[in-house]
Amino acid sequence: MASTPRDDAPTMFPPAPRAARAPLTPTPAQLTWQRDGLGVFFHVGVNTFAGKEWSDGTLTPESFDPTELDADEWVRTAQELGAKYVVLTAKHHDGFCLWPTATTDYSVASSPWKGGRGDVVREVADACARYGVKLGLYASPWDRNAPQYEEAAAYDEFYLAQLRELCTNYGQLSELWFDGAGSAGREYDWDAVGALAAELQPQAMIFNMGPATIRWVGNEDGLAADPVEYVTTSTDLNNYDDDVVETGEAVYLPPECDVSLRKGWFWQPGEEPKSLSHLLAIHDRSIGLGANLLLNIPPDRRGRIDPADAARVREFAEALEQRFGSPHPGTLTADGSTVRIDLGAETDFDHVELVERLVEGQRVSGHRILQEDGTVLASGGTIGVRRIHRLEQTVRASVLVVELSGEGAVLEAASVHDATGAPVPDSAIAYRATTERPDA
Ligand code: FUL
Repeated sequence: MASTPRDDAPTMFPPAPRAARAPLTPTPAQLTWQRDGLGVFFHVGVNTFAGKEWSDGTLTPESFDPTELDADEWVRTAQELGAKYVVLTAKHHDGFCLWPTATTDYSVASSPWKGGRGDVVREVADACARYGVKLGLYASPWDRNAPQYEEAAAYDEFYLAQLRELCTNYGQLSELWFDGAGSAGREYDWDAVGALAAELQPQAMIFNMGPATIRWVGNEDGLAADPVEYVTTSTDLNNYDDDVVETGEAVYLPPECDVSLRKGWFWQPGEEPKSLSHLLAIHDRSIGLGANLLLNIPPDRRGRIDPADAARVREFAEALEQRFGSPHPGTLTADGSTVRIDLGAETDFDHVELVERLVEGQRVSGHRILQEDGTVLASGGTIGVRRIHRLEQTVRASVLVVELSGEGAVLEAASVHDATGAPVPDSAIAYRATTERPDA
């Protein structure tokens, strides 16, 4: 049985060293990923051509023929929005591979696209290199085409071979996206996947399953909620079942909020992009709460970004620029848990952005922002990698005060923004993504 040291324990048996009690800390790669903040998802595959969200592995590869595929346009769209990374569905649940894999014929190599000599993963990887955007790959563990799927050992070997190809041939990856949909109750060889990733792509974040380093926020609305805890012992498996992945011990596992620009993840005729005010609200409730945002912009049947989507994304980028493009940084002076923010001169602002020092772990559990006369402007729980408060009205001040709670809490940076005249976020988003399985 574990023993607990008595209060009067002799000094020759000192209590656990300080470090052992300190909160869990991020790895440098996790912190880089959190600071990157915004990513863009690309869902494309045989489903795109069938008007389906999920398919069962029987759609013919012949249907995959995006005759104007322009990966440069996809990645440029992401980059112009300010995304630092993209994630491409290299393989969705249907098992169709967007790269010419040696593991199965169910791939682009069997499609008419580029006479079977095309490689979507390569085109996106090359575009990422041209635009200075990081590349992540989604490879669904659930595979409805692989004949060996029902035999765990045979499928593990097949899946590992696919991951080895993806982790070897496309340069550095920033994220491996393991979608838990369809996998409730299924065990995969995550130790082998972890060893492969550690060997070939040690800096890549691992999404939500196995040796995860980042987690799913728990909904497909793109919304986090205060407090956004980076240390957790569990994460939700997927959008369709109630299963939870228990990590066994507390781990540093920051959340990513994934949401589609449209209703579905794959491009479907007749669907429309979300409104600008909705997208701004998603931004504020993901990025603005210290989570990452992965916004899906699905290429259409031509392999291009739908003009309506492209236009909406441009509006979104412009609105973010108007709101946050000219930050006015403050100079911080801390006195215990109270931090004075000197703006240098009387300044008009309607947003305050705070950044917590995270290298020693997430410490802030609560905070208040006040004017020098004690008027409270905003308050909340966690701060994390960034916390944006939209104020009820424009304030003019030269000094702000931030009160922090949480042992060892340190504010690293603070700035204010004047978004006068900029589009405003929707204050009450009614929309919720469906949690019905697309094949229900
Ligand atoms: C879900 C999948 O089932 C959807 O098709 C999509 O890929 C989304 C990101 O994750 O769980």
